[in-house]
Amino acid sequence: MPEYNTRTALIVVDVQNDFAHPDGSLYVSGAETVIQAANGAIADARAGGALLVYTQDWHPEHTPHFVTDGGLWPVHCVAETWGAEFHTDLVRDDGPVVRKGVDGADGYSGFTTRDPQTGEQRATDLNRILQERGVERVVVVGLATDYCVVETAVDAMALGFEVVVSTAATAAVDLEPGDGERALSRLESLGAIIERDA
Ligand code: VGL
Ligand code: ZN
Repeated sequence: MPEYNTRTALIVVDVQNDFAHPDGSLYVSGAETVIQAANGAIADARAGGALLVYTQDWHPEHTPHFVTDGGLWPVHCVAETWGAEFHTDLVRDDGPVVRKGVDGADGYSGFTTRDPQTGEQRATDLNRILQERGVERVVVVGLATDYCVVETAVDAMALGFEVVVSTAATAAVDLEPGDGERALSRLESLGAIIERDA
């Protein structure tokens, strides 16, 4: 179990109905277990005085992210719809929520978005929130290992945070078998601490 203290933030990535509920449009298999493990991490983080931050994938109805507009993914996490809401089993908190994909921006990381037309990268509020609280270390959990979790963790490392990923509290889309494992290996080679299931 990762240690939690006031210099640590727990980033709970995209535990939303479309990824986490079996009726969701991009349901990630194993999400129930992820929610339980994430709730355990949330309790530990609270006990240790760590900051909790939740991210949400938050798309407009039309975006080049969706297969209906030439992209890769089924329509998911459209702003203000059921699919974009947090799964009701996830323990919520009054900690900040960072939304990404707003205005049709693409990209997977909780730290940056990317204009699909110009490719221009823009920072979300996440880094500022962490800096304001003096955070030096982040634990990343949630969905999905091979997209939003890995990209959030890579950006966190590039920004100088120590990064821990707890595999019990993540699950992969695995469009190609092994994508999740490859994402974890990539993180490990970049210096992240990967806590494997006990
Ligand atoms: C995600 C695919 C598309 C994620 C978001 O949260 O990992 N994956 N949009
Ligand atoms: Zn998305």
